[in-house]
Amino acid sequence: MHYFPNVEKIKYEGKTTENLFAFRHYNPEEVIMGKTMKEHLRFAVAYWHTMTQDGSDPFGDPVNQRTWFGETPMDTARNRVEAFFEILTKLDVEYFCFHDVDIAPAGDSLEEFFSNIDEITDLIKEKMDQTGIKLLWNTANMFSHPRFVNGAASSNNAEVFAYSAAQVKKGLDVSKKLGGENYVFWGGREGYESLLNTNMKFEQDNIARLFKMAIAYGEKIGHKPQFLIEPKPMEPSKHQYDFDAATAMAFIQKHGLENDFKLNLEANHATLAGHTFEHELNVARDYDALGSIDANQGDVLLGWDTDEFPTNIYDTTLAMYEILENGGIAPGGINFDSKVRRSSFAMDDLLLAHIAGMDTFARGLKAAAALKEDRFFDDLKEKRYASYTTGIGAKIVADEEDLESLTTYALAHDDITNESSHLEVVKSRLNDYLV
Ligand code: XLS
Ligand code: NI
Ligand code: NI
Repeated sequence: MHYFPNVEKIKYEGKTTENLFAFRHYNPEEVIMGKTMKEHLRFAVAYWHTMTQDGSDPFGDPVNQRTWFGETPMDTARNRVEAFFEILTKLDVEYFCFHDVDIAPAGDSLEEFFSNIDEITDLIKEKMDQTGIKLLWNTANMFSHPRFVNGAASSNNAEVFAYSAAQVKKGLDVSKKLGGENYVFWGGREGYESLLNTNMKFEQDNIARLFKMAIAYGEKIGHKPQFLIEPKPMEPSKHQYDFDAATAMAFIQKHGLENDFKLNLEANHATLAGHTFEHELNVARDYDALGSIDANQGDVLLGWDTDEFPTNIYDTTLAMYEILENGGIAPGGINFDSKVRRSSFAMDDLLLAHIAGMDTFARGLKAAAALKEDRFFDDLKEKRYASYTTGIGAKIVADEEDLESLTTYALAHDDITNESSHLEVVKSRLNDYLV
């Protein structure tokens, strides 16, 4: 434990504390609606943003000050494991997530990459056994390397499909080794640059083929993580097939994958798709497919995936409300797919940013629980749809009516009145729960 020598394990100290390295709202053992905050929130730290992201942007060089660089890429990879588990332990976070390329250097061949992964995951496993920290999910990065220029499973090049399959197999072997609870597919390059040269159906059928191979292999090795698709509309591809929750559900159902696949929904991907995060969660919930979430937020003034740490309590409240309505998020969790801003380049910012995100979700949880206990939305919606509880409405939802019977009814009742929604009052009262 030497990467953050001046920081102790972060504790809950309440709103009035002056200590930056303390939770002001996240109190892991506090019970809310019958479960501890820790059980509700199931936080996870993302390896890529925390350990490998260097602060560079299209206009600027790396800026992050990090003390884990060693003499060789493998030394650095080993140091990162040490530092990562120090971060998890100090933050009191129980879960983590990674891509294969985050944890181990690619080396000069696929064989070397796999053997690097074996060595590093041995180390990770040791740390997991010592600390009790668990793997929420892992995934294969099938979008960064030039070989994926035209996609992975959706590539026009069958060699790339085969290579991707090998990465997924390794990912599942690692998932079994580390007891991964979920396994994620995010199709960064699974889409197209131009429809002019693209066979959409062929490409999507191939993605489904790879997913079915993954299900079959999981069954074969006796390890069945919850498979998750992470929708995102664009970036890096111009158009990505898993555009949003509804599109991903259509794909899942078309290919008969609903018994093995759910969704991993990310806040910033929702806004990129032109939706609120709660919309995406609500869609998934309606399909019983809300698997896990990638917590972050976009910038309303920027149109891309900025992956900022979530600090907006309005959004976390509505997200936590969906999670409560879902009966919880397990076996998924709340993974901080979030990165520190370029100007937050110090090592300590890695801890401070997570504390900010955890506190914001804790506040969201408390507000959402209060909204639920007060039946704030329940009463509102009950009243709004009351016309379906008696009379003709009750008969419609009991499927007792048809076009002819309703025509007879409408002819006799064509003097219709509607009630105002008073939506401004609703929004103003909702504010009472946020502060
Ligand atoms: C990128 C995605 C990615 C996935 C995992 O936008 O959010 O980080 O979560 O591949
Ligand atoms: Ni993500
Ligand atoms: Ni993202």
